[in-house]
Amino acid sequence: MMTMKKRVAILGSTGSIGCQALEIIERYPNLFEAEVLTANNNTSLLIEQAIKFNVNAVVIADESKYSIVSNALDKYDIKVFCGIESIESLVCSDNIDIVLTAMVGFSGVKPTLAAIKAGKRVALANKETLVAAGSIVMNALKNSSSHIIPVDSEHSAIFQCLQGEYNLPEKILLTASGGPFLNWDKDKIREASIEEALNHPKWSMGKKVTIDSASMMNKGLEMIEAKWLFDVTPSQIEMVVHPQSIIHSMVQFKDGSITAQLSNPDMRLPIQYSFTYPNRLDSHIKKIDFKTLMELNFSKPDTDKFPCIRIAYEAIEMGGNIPCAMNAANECAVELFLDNSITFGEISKIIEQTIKTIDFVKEPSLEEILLTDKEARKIAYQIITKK
Ligand code: MN3
Repeated sequence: MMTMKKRVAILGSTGSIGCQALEIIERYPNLFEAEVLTANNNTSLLIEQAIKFNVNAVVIADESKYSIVSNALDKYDIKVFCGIESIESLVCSDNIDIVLTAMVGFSGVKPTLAAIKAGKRVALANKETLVAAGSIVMNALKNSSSHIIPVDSEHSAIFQCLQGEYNLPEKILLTASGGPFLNWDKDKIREASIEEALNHPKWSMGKKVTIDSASMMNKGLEMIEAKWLFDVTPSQIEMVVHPQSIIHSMVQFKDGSITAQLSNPDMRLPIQYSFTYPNRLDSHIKKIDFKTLMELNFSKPDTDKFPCIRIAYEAIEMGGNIPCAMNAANECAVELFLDNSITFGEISKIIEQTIKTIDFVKEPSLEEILLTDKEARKIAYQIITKK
């Protein structure tokens, strides 16, 4: 068992994943310690968490909010920093063992790369990093003692299915709950309201990933995430709609055997596993009772109703900087939808048009990825204003 306390940096501590990670640290104070917390702009919760967990340092990414946090933590022995660069340098410090990347979106790329270069365990909850910069991240891993433990429930499931396995997977069966619009018709989905899109039937998550789940772009992002994490081709990844979210994904081998990971849907399980791996600890989540489990259903995703799935397969097929552009356009489109500036149906249209417009780069460097992200956002906003 683990003897030394593992010191954790939680990037995005005020979000849904970050808060649940702190619950785990609170439950196992002899095993884990919150060392660094970072937040984008939620100052009040960051301050509260910093004091409660008596952390070493916090970072508020929004520099205009630095004084609010530093004043509030003035009488405590807690260092306060601001800006993205501070996150990058803090994750590299010697007193960090695990870096949980639970921030939203493309902002995860640089801190994740910094943590990899510093040889940390990366508990990866930020899928956008692999979507935008997959080849760069995987190359950085090859030259480092760092390792990634996936936190996304599907990827944690696949990772768990592959433990102790000597054979390569023939196919990955990536499960999808189908989101709130699974049984809606196409025209109704296009006009869906913000409230309807945020009403996820199975998972309680942050706004960005909840909207991605409604459009099923989340599954597209996860397909690309799986491609990089498990070194498979997109054609080896099959999406399976499974509304109960009990099976969190499966792996098929060439003899036809399929292994699966099951549990009640609760993100605290994959978060905890990413901390304790290769060990398992009591998780206090409700365990499955097969005597009362009613039924498990499966179906094929409808790419006509959910064009984002098709767009994601096309983007990874094109490769280069296109998945990065797709991700950037999606982040913009989700923001605009949540801002009431576009309809739900326009999300996929903006993404598709952005991909068509962006200059193609076959083997992008990190600089070219950063540039593509900027450029794609510009294009996406131009599409809206021209409308
Ligand atoms: Mn997921």
